[in-house]
Amino acid sequence: MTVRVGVIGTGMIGQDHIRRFTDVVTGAAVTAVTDLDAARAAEVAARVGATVLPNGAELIHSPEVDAVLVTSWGPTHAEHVLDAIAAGKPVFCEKPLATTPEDCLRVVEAEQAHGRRLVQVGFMRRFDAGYRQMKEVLDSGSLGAPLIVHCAHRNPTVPDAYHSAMAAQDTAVHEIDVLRWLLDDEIVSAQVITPRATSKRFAHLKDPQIMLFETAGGVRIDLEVFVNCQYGYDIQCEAVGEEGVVRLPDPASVSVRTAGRHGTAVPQDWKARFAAAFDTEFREWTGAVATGAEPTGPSAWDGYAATVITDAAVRSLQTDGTVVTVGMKPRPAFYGGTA
Ligand code: NAD
Ligand code: ISE
Repeated sequence: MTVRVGVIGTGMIGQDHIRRFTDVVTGAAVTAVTDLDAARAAEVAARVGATVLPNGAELIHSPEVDAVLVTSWGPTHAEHVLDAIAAGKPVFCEKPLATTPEDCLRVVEAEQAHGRRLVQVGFMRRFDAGYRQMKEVLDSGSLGAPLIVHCAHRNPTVPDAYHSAMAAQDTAVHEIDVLRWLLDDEIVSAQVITPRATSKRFAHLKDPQIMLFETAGGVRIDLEVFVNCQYGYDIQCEAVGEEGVVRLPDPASVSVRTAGRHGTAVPQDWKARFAAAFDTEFREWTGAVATGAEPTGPSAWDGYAATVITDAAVRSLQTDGTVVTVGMKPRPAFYGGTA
C-alpha cells in the first residue's frame, strides 16, 4: 500500500521531508499540503503533484490523506496532533510535540484514550547510525554501568530571532531526547551556567551555555551548547562507563593532506550532518504506517519528557544557574511505565 501523506507546513524542514518522500523513501506519496503562506503551499504542491488544502483541519480529515506530517511552527503542533488523533490517523510531528507540558499531556491523554500509538515525534538522532552503535555498546554491558556523558552541540551561527531560552528548547532538546534513550534512564535535574559570552553574535544572547543534567540512576551529563561557534555544525558525545568509554563517531569524510596540514571537513549544518538519520527515520515510519503497525520511534511521552526537561533547563538559566528538579509525571503503562 502507498501511504498518502498530508503535510502541514511547507517551510524549510517541511520541504526537506517532502523531498524525502518523493526521492528517497519508497511506499509513500505526498497527496496534500497546506501552509499559512498559500503561495508557498501552491509552489510546493505543483512540484510534487499534491492538492493544496486551506488549513490543517481540512487536510487531516481529507479522504486523500492516510497519515499526517506536521512541520509547522512549534506552538501550532499540539492542535494538529490532537486533531489527527481525533481522526484516528498516524501523525509524525517535528519537534517539539508541544511548547508546554500541559499541551503535551493533552496529546498523551488523547492517544491513550484512542487506545494505540498514532504519534511519532521528530527526534531523528535515535536513527543515526553512530548513536545506534553507541546504544548497542552501552546496552551490551561491556563498559559496565555508565557514569558520565560529555556532549557538545555546536552550530556555526543562528539568526537574530534565536534567543537564550532556545538553547534548551530548540537545540539541547536533541541531546535530552537521545540521552534518555541511550541511557534508558530519566533526567531528574537540570542546571545551566554561562561562561563569558562570545563576542561573535548579538549582545542579548547567552552563548555558549553549559548544561548539567543528572539522571535517576545517578549519571551526570555535561553539555556545551554553542550556537555561534563559527567553524561548523559539530555534535560530540562520549559516555564514560566503569570499564571503558564509547564515543560518537564523526561523520565519514575524506582526509586531505595539503599545504602542510592534514584534516577532514566539518559539516556546516544539521541537514547535512543528520541527512541519513532523517532518511532512516522516514523509512521506518513509512514502513510501520504502511503495514498498520504502531510507530516505534520517539513517542508522545518522549515529546512530553523533552518539554518538561527543557522547561527545567530554561528555569535554571533564568535563575542564574540554580539546580532545578524536573517535575515529570509518572510514565503511564501505555508508554512502557509501571504506573
Ligand atoms: P519554517 O518557518 O521554515 O516553516 C514552517 C512553515 O509552517 C512556514 O511556511 C509557515 O508558514 C507554516 N505554518 C506555521 N503554522 C502553520 C499552521 N498552523 N498551518 C499551516 N502552516 C503553518 O520552520 P522550519 O525551520 O521548517 O521548522 C518547522 C518545525 O520543524 C519546527 O517545529 C522546528 O523546531 C522543527 N525543526 C526540526 C529540526 C530537526 O532537526 N529535527 C530542524 C529544524 C526544524
Ligand atoms: C534546529 O531547530 C534543530 O533542530 C537542529 O537540529 C539544531 O542543531 C539547531 O540548533 C536547532 O536550531
